[in-house]
Amino acid sequence: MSSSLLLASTLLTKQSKELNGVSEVTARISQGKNRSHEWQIVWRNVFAFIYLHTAAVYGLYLIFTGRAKLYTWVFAVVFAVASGMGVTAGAHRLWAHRAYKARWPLRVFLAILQTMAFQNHIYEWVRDHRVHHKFTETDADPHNAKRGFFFSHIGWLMVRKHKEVFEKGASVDMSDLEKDPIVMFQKKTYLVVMPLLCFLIPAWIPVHYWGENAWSSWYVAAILRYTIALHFTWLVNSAAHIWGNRPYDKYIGATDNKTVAICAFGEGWHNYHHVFPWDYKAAELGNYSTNLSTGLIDIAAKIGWAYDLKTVSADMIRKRAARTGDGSHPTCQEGPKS
Ligand code: ST9
Ligand code: ZN
Ligand code: ZN
Repeated sequence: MSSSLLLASTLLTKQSKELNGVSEVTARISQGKNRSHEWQIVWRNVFAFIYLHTAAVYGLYLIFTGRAKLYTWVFAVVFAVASGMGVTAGAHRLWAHRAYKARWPLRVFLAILQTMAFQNHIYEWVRDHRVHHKFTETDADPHNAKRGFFFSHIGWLMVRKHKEVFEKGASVDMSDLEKDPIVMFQKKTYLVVMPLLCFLIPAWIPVHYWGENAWSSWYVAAILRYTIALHFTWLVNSAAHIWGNRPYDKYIGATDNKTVAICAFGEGWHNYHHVFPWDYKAAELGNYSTNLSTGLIDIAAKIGWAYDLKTVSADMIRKRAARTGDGSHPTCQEGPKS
């Protein structure tokens, strides 16, 4: 993981150098169109990411030299998983895709977990994600994978958005979220609650409960945990739009990528997800080990907090795989039925 963090920092430095003096630089982007786009670097974010990655590497050092307590990094892992669920089961499958319905206690729970993840408030996260699905891999896609791995992974958060994101993004309906008081309350209070839930409380817990020193707690439980969770999430936008199979539709960029699925709790079955975005499992096959988020939604359904779980019939999936898949779907490998 340290090498990937270093890689990100190196790429970031390289990209920053390339983009220096941006006002003169125009880049030709996506889909071979002749449209040019002016890069406008947001230096606040560049410096924040430099700090984050440098501090995360230091957090790794504290772990590997035994300076941080075992409990602290076990806590960091649990916290990362919980916050990830707020993104996958909450912002993504519930609020962005309405793949199932949730009663208010589950919505409150997921909104808290999503705030712990600091990936922007639910409303903004969902708006960017709906725009990503509607205009995938075009200039209007906020993290257009046609602009390369670095841009779709982290680069898009360090520059102003392409004007098509604003223009075409305005056509995306957000009225359902505007009617959800939990989402709107989170939006209103985000700048106060997010720093508490994402950084201050996770840094305080190890100090208070098992006597960790504040220094280690900050770098391991707050910064390192947050940075790794961000990278695991970003892999869905980058790696799962580049590497992997396309069992359901070979004509789109999104891929099925098992490594990403494990890291992102089931969100790496991204070829399936782009073809059938309303499926609450965001996948056809696999089990909870490659789709932890589905496990959480299934438990919530058992206790009645989640309901109207949407799926896709096996027949519909098989037909689609046969029509547009790349031949890697299991049903394409079977011989003719006798
Ligand atoms: C982060 C998000 O990391 C990650 C999302 C990943 C999604 C992955 C999906 C896959 C599934 C999930 C997997 C989860 C796995 C979890 C595993 C965990 C272990 N449509 O944005 P602004 C308009 S965040 C329509 O400021 P700029 C709108 O009017 C990381 N309109 O644009 C808006 O005003 P308002 C932490 C849009 O100035 C106005 O434009 N956060 C849209 O170009 C200005 O919007 C950060 O790093 C749209 N889509 O700035 C901060 N977008 O909002 C990042 C905008 O008032 N953000 N408008 O309505 C920023 O600093 C800025 O957004 C910027 C662009 C510099 C990137
Ligand atoms: Zn995608
Ligand atoms: Zn989606």
